[in-house]
Amino acid sequence: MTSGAAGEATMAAATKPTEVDAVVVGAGFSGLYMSKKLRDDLGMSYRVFEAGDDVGGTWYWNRYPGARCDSEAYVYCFSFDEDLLQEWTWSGKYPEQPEILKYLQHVADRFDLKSGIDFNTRVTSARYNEETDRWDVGTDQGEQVSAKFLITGIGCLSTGQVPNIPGRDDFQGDWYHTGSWPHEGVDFTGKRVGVIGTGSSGVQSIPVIAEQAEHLTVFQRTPQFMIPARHHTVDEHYLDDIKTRYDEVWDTARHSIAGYPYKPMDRKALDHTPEERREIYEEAWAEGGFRFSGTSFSDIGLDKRANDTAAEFIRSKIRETVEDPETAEKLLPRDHPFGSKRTLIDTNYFETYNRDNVELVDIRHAPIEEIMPTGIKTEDGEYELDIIVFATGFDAMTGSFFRMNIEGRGGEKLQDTWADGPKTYLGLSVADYPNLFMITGPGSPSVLSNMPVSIEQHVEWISDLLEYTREHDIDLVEADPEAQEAWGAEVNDNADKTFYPYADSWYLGANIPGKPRVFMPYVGGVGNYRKKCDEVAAAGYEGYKLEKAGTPAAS
Ligand code: NA7
Repeated sequence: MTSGAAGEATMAAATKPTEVDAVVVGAGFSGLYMSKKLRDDLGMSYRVFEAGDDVGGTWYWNRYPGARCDSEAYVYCFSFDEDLLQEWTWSGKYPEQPEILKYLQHVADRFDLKSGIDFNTRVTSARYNEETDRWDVGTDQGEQVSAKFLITGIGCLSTGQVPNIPGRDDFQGDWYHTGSWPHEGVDFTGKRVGVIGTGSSGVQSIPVIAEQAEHLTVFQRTPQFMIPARHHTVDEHYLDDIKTRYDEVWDTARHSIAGYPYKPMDRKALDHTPEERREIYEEAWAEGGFRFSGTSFSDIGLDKRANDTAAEFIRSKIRETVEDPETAEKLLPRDHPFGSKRTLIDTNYFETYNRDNVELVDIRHAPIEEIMPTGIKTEDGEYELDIIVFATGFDAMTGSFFRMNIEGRGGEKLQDTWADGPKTYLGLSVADYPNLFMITGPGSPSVLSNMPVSIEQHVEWISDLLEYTREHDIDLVEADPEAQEAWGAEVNDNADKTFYPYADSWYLGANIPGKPRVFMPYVGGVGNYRKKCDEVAAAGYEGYKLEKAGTPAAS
């Protein structure tokens, strides 16, 4: 951030109230909709703090080449306003980062939300004050704001992870992390580039970088399962048709497993002959994207033998695509079930390894030893590089909470409360942290779902609860420890029925050295989750202690 920007932030802040009903952190999908609700439906005073100099959240920061959403565009947006839905037209099947950013800027302008946001301002502390029963929120601009409610819309993947490889800081070339990419872009022309990491960010950026760079070396720790995106320009008639049946589309998405309007196929892989299976997989492969799992077989995620058939089909596609058998062999995912790490959606990823200027280095078997001033040294070779791209992911789901230094009752730090992994009630609240609400927090479907669908559900549920507190003269909303414990068990039980625990993934915190291995999102489906949240609300917010400030618990 420039000092100019900091100055602007401070000046804007000076005219705003320091005592408000709610502080919202973040101005991505979550913060935008939450602030609209607070202003338009609840008539509450609020401040929104956003570290970037514009709206967009994830889509503000992740500007790496090829950055694109894996959800189909027509459902990767807000559904709360019919006119907004009808007037916006997406250009392709999957929206690219600049287009999503443009959409969110449009939303902010259309509903006049920007004036309520303090940009270039990061929340650096949030302490629950037991004397005032309010949150004392501090920012990196030196401001202190007191709020009754603290609502986080900080995303699940916003604290980048740059591994502390020996020699990293002595590298003489340039290095970048995909999650905080320079706004002016990076020119790879004539450069020897190394990309570390083959998750979504690596897999999207590698084919684009390969086209520009003189030479590209990909350092791969875990080979991944991928489905081709089949990105194409969406035919106008298709989108026009969707627009006539948006009610049905959203209704299906909201009650589905993952927040998409796809009707699951009720057929089992193991009930079919290998030839029939192959034909069905081919059809699903031709369609591409996340539909592959939904439209092929219903037992892939539940029965290992069924899962093996999908895994072997995908491996056969990799072998067919990659010309050099040795490279193809290195790219075959074998150490985890299909779908147990985030399924990746690619465009020309495996084809990229047929280029003369691209080399794959397997760092699972010959790990990186150090970053030299001139490149990367692994156990069995040295690679001279001008640029290193860290596509090494994020301290997912909890990292951004810890960065805010949140303290609950008794001055307890959230880091300590969550030392053995995040504990939440419904992924929305934490016992001993009254009036704190987390939009898509750990313990909710969040990253296992189409995010806008989950975000809207959370924002609307929180808004209803705030309205309820007003109607019932309630000041404090706090998760009951027993309800929280029960919800934690529910989250774990659901995860244990799946293959997720069988892979080292960021869902489990396995990508961060020392992070407790706990499966963080709720895997029971957005439809079931919504039902549970609605039941909690209908029962007078069961599982919460609701109190008038300074009085004993009312229910
Ligand atoms: P991911 O999915 O966490 O991928 C990170 C990649 O970086 C993955 O291939 C990791 O290998 C690799 N990695 C991480 N740390 C290291 C170290 N220390 N050394 C070598 N390789 C490493 O992050 P993305 O940004 O690609 O995607 C994040 C999410 O954004 C994505 O899932 C979507 O939801 C959108 P590993 O697999 O851990 O062996």
